[in-house]
Amino acid sequence: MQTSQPSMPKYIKEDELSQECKSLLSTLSTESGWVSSATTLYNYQGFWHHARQLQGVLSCQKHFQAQDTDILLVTTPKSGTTWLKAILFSLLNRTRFQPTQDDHPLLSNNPHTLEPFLEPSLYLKDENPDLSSFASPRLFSTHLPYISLPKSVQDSKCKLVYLCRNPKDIFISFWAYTNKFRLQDVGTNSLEEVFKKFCEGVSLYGPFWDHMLGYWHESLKNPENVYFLTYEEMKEQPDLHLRKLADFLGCPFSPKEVKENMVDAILKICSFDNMSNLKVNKEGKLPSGINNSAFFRKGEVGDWKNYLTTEMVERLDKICEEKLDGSGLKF
Ligand code: PAP
Repeated sequence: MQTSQPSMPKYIKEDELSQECKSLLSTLSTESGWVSSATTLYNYQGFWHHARQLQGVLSCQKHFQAQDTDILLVTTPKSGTTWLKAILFSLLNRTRFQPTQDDHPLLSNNPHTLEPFLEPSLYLKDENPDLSSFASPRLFSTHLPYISLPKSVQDSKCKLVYLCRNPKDIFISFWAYTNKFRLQDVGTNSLEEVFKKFCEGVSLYGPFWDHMLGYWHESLKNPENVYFLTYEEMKEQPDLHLRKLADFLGCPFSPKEVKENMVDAILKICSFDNMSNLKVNKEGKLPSGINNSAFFRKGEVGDWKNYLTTEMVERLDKICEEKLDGSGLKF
């Protein structure tokens, strides 16, 4: 018996699709989904999407009007989006909300609420959402590949912060995450089965290599507007990268702020230990129904070592070598 899908995130459910989206779907190549074989992934502009999420992509491409002052956090899923959302929010609002203050918004709100996604949230809920309440500089996030960004983003001077991560850790983080949303009748995703798809480029917003290369090349061409960062770099030198981000976004730390340990205070409030232990992140839910706790697992570099076989590691390393060859990008 097919169970209903009560715990599935809304973006995975295939209901309430517009006629435009339905017509498009019928023309796209498909693969069975990650979360369950009962869901389907569709290839649009070279990248894989769930049907409903694709509707958000279409609406966003059609209606989102970028402003030159906008800041967009772009990530490959499971690369540390939640962390960077918290960091960018604290950084840009540090005068309004001191990171040490007891009622800082991050202490009672999940970062995904403070800095909403475009296509899997704002433009999924509403075809053309009213964004007038967002104060300038507006801060949004997206998983869209460069080729699929709304034209207004590509034509504007808005700043893109791009975050990705070692694909082996992306894969494990993704696998663990999607297992939370499996239909009750099919158990957990087989690691081997999902790994095979990941290596073939079939994963949400995959192929991961094309996603990364799109922004990597853009960051080399246009460093004033695209900042390319990895989870590993941020973990290793958070202080350095937070300062660089502040410079890139045109809000460098003043000598007074440096003296008063503003950089450390931001890193502390956004740390995995602090955020994962907050009541809101342990018990709260997003409007989509996803538990906030789903975004906090281990927060470590190299957890893949606990899951992948030597053969899997060799296969993924080889794929990275081949696909990223000559680009200058390495993991
Ligand atoms: P999303 O793409 O669905 O928004 P995203 O936030 O990018 O997810 O990725 C979640 C990963 O970031 C998890 O990694 P893990 O599965 O390897 O543990 C999560 O633990 C990690 N993460 C979340 N918050 C932080 C943080 N404050 N510091 C470091 N890592 C974090």
